Amino acid sequence: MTTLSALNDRYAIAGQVTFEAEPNGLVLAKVRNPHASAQICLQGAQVIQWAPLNEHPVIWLSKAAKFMPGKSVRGGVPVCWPWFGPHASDTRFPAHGYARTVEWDVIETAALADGRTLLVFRLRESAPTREQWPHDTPLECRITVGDTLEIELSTKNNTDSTVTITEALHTYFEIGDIGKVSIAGLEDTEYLDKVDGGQRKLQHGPVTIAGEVDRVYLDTRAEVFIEDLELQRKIHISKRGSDSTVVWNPWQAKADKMGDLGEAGFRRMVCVESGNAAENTVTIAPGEEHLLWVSYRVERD
Ligand code: TA6
Repeated sequence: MTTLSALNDRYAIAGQVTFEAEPNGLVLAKVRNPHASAQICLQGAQVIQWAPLNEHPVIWLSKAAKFMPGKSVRGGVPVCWPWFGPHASDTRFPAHGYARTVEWDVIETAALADGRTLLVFRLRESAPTREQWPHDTPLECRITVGDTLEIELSTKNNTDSTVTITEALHTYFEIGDIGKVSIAGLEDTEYLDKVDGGQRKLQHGPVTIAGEVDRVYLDTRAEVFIEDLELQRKIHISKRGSDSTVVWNPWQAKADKMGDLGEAGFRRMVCVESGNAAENTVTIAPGEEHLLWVSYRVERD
């Protein structure tokens, strides 16, 4: 267990990276550089804040988020791994896997020559994680903070047989108002509609949201754009190593039941998640590595 002072001694970067403890004991990495500011919770290696310099925050964090050990913080970029959605067979295990609810260790920080900041985390395995996932498949997350935000999730298969995972970077984006947003890039793409019994449907035109939306778009490697009329900006979402894109907004009724989305929080967020879900499973051969990478960028009108 690394103490806060040991963490800062080894990985803090003067004027750029410090580590601070939250009241409930969670530790945050606080990043500031000439391009942007960000905060990353060591539990889950979860980005909970990112704003390019002079830009409105791009990653949304619920005003009612609970920073509790063992519970994913509502908002930011939760890492869903080594499964997406409910566990295939054991209801004891958490939805979206355990990666977002356990401690990760810092293994590297660096001030890059171009002014951006790199932070690398490794999931800390334990008896509870091995009970849920008895495979030697180290998980690392590389986060590069600049006027773009890059996140790369690396799964290495150190076993002598293939392993199969599903996963996602479950990103909550901050928007001006859910009624004034459209999502482009998924046109003519098949999706599973989880609000309509998981039925297979085809996307016609851009995605707009006027009620609960929970869709897994399949076999798509497309760049996606959130066009935000209220904030007069476009968020570009690029990805590699991902065949699925999930679009989710709980709308009012489900948001009220969740209890940590905050008053009308559902109107200020939309999840566009890059991953490999449903039938888009990832099979990793012995000794191989699978990378899931995203890059987020803001374009102003
Ligand atoms: O990605 C969409 C989704 O699977 C929704 O069905 C909803 O459950 C959401 O994730 C949030 O899940 P969470 O476990 O974070 O409350």
